[in-house]
Amino acid sequence: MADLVRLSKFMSLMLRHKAADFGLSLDENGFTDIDTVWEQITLKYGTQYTRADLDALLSQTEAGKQRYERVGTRIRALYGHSGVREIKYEAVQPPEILYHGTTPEALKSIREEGLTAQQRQYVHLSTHTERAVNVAGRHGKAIILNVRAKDAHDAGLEFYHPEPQHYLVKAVPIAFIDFPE
Ligand code: HQG
Repeated sequence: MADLVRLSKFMSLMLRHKAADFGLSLDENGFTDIDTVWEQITLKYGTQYTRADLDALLSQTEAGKQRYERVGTRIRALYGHSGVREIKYEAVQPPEILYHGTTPEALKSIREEGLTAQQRQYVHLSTHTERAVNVAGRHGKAIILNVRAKDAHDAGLEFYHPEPQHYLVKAVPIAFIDFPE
């Protein structure tokens, strides 16, 4: 059975973080040519993966989370970008409340400056607390912050919705964050 987690991590490196290092040029929505991506996969892994493995990865959702999208001959990462050109999304109306999973270590700084994108292009918010707990769990003990997204939107912040479980925003000022006691 092909190791799709390893393939996904390599795709993430190419499509979210270091496209230019792999000769990939992303358009402003993050799309690039799937054949060029495939060439890089075979360059790195030889015959370990088949195109069917790539197709399997693209149609895979992990607990409802979709990382990549293919449209015709183009492919992109849907969120999570860091070292590449700024990815543009269409602004949407967010729900009343969104969630952000973070760690106790980050709390002091978030209380002072709000949520900021850190290494990435956007702050990632979750539609459900379970997802936010998983996101935070990658870094350590989970602290869940409630973001009053509708109020923030009404005050002029733009929200984006790249895939069903995520919303993105450039930053969230403290006025729209409910902190735990
Ligand atoms: C924290 C995964 C200090 C923030 C997940 C987080 C996600 C601050 C960390 C996606 C801060 C950034 C993104 C501030 C925020 N001061 N720390 N002002 N503002 N932080 O990994 O949201 O599995 O860049 O709380 O599912 O953890 O890769 O972002 O702890 O959706 O598909 O700075 O990555 O998706 O960490 O995760 P990250 P994230 P994949």
